[in-house]
Amino acid sequence: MTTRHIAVLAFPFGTHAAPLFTLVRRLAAAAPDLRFSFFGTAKSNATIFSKPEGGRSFDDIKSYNVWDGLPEGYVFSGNMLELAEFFLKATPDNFNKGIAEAVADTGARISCLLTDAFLWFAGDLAKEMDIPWIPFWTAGVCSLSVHMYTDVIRSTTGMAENTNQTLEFIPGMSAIHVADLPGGVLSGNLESPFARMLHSMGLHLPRATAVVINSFEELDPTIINDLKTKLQKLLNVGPSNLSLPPPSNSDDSGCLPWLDKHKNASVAYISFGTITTPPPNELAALAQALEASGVPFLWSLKDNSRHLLPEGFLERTSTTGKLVSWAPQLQVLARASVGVFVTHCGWNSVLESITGGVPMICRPFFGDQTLNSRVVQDIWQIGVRVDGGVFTKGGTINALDLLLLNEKGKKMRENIGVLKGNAIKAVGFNGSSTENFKTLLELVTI
Ligand code: U2F
Repeated sequence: MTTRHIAVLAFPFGTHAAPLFTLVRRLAAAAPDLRFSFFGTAKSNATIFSKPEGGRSFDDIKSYNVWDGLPEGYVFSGNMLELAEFFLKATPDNFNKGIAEAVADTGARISCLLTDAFLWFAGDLAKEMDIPWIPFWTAGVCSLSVHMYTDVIRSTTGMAENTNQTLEFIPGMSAIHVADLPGGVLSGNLESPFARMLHSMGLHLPRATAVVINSFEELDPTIINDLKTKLQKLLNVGPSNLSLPPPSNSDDSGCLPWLDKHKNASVAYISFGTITTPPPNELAALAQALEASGVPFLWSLKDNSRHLLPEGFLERTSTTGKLVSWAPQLQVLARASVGVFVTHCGWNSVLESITGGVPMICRPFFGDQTLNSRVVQDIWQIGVRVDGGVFTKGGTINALDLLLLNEKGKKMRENIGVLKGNAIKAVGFNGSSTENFKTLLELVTI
């Protein structure tokens, strides 16, 4: 039998490559005969492949570094988008080179392209190679729907940025406002490389053999059923953190024992993902709210932002709070003492909050985050957006009170409990995500 050699093309920024790698690890575990070549930049691959899985190396998954597109002597300006745009300019040539190297290395032709959905040009590569293209969308279905309907949104709204207009003309999206849309759909620079990439992606996804998504069918049935009519296959295979937890998430800072000293549902966990830090005035307002409310908190804040906290804040809150530069978030959100998650609403954080059963205070920044926060607040009713969209001392204290002390917070906890139950069922025996994963496995092994 010829070896099934799957080329995996990652988008090496934010939390994109990690969930794709998780999907590959699941496939590799389910079908040991498959061989995977995983393409990312040196920096991204170093992070992804640095965590051994219980001492097991990834023999059947080999990493290949592709060029990051940065010009000679480039100095990072602090703008992540700039890095992504240089990278996009280097595609697809950098991936083509990597694929040629992997084929020469292994002597096995590529039998399938499994890629981040952003990398829509993989549809053309797959066509040339006459093999399946399976894109993986790392966010939720609501944002996927927005990118599939971008032309419809542009023509129906006449490009008018009437921020309160809702998207009732798209199935399942009537609660979404124009103001929730990611930049580059109606507002901002529609011709930026990023905006053009997302637009092209929406146009090309219907060509894919199947689109895979880290979500579960019971979460957004109307949107999913609609997208199923537009795509050849839409396979919700998540939440992946329930099927296969990340390789290693050590608790060097002792977050978990610290949390276990607190009462049930009493602690605020705060994190804004891997890319974002709120502006200094908002960090200060959030800190003031934590201090004034006396709510115990665990805050994951990058070291280079610590100096932005109010003077003396850490000393004054040393008995109620804990500040770390990285927390084992998945385990943190599963701890009984965590009562609220103050989050930017990155998709992985939202899913981890659902599977941990923790309601959210949302402060979205860019991309899909505002859409996610709208769904969290108005559709699933498992959280609130901060008043006025930005952290103020008063608005944050009110939100903490609402979620930790108020009946409405209790109701949100119940609502999220129902979603958590559905998520567990989805990845269980005969569950929807389990069945979709089996379909995916068939598609990559034929
Ligand atoms: C981009 O997302 P981000 O990386 O900003 O945020 P998330 O999707 O929420 O993922 C953050 C991950 O990092 C982990 C956490 C999540 O799995 O558990 N983490 C942690 O373990 N410890 C910490 O102290 C802090 C974080 C983008 F910005 C979003 O808009 C997209 O939705 C997302 C997916 O496409 O990618």
